[in-house]
Amino acid sequence: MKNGKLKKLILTALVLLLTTGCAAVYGDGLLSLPKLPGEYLQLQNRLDEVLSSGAVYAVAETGADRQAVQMVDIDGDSDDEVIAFFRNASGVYSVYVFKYDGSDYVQIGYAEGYGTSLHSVSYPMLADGSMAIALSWGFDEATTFGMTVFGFNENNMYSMLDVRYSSTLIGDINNDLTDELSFVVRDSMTGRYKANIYALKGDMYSLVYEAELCIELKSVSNMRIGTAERGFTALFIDSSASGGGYVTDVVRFTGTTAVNDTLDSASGSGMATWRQISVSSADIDGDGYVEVPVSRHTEASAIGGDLRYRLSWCSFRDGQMMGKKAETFHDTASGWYFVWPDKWRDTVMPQSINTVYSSAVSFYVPTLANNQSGNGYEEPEHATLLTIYCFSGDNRAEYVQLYSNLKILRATAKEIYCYSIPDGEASPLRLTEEEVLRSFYVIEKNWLVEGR
Ligand SMILES: [Ca+2]
Ligand SMILES: [Ca+2]
Ligand SMILES: [Ca+2]
Repeated sequence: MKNGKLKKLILTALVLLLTTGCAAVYGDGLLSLPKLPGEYLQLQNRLDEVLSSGAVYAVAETGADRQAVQMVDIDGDSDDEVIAFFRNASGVYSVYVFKYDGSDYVQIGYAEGYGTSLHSVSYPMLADGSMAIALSWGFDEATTFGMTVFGFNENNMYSMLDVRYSSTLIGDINNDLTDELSFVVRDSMTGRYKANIYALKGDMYSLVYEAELCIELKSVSNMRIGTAERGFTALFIDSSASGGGYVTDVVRFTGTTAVNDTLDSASGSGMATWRQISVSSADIDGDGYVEVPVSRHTEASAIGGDLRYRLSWCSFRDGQMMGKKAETFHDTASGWYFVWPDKWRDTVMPQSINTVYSSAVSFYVPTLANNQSGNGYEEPEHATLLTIYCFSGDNRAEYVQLYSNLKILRATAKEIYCYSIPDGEASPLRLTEEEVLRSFYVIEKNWLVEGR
């Protein structure tokens, strides 16, 4: 282990201990330490000076970097600086940055914040391998945040950008190893949302792209940077829609402008991307391009079945659907999806079957009798091609045993997924076990809207 790594490990452990406010209680891992390293004591002195003014440690509400004391190589010299967050008696947030100069920790930055909470902390990459510090502030109104981005000069931290926003994503949109800052902001006059993208210009961030977002946007649920059709980088903004359901804005960067590919420019609508269920844009077929999930049927069809869970994964241009890459059946409640086999087309119908033991979906071919009854789905065993089961809860393993002929698809920390292929007449629509296994996926949870 390199010295630097060891130092970082020890310091991280000590800083953790320090910020939990129980310095007298030593964890097992620290008992073997003969004494506290001098470097740590020097850091503790700096932090104690701040604490003695009546300030307390502050932790961020959300994001990957929440700790009150964080160690990050801000200036890119391979040694971590110490970034410490506090809140004083009157509720004002402050950040101190200390750098080890070889003999002691010296303060190289200080700034005060605003807002009622420290919402998140992130570190945008700057041009030369150094980093800025982006502090996000919460307000009483939970849908608006403020962000101050700090850089460093010889004397102190300075503000590179200060904005209000609804949702943000920090990431590199042009592969120059410098992060751009993308914000979804609401116009307080019109109520419309737009995307504002800031890029580093000299030692400040400047607004470089603006794009109107769809009129249906109610609240952003996920933002990601991905590759859109024809290789352009784009911002994929998935949102809940004002009339219910979900929509996506795909803001594509051409190098000189930002174009919203999903927006109908005449009406401002993004309804071409609408789906009833909460599923985010993704590279569904693994070809490197991100697709947008769209409801294949805008309403539950008169012929029955759970068609709202059927999605087409598409690319867009000029507000029009351009190409379909894949179709899926998404059971978001049970956390799985199934790539819809091409040969099933619209011949096969999905039907949810929930019992006390499991939530299941059967894929079946409606028979003439079903259609004529007018009641939709009856006697599924006659034409069922496949049933996928989700068992959850503490007794899930026992519940699986209650069924015969089930095969395990996947077991996660909380669910067991199984399937059955009922015996039946030979049909070209039937799937092999290999096809079932290849088409089944557990939905990956993505909790972080804001990230590094
Ligand atoms: Ca450094
Ligand atoms: Ca960049
Ligand atoms: Ca793809």
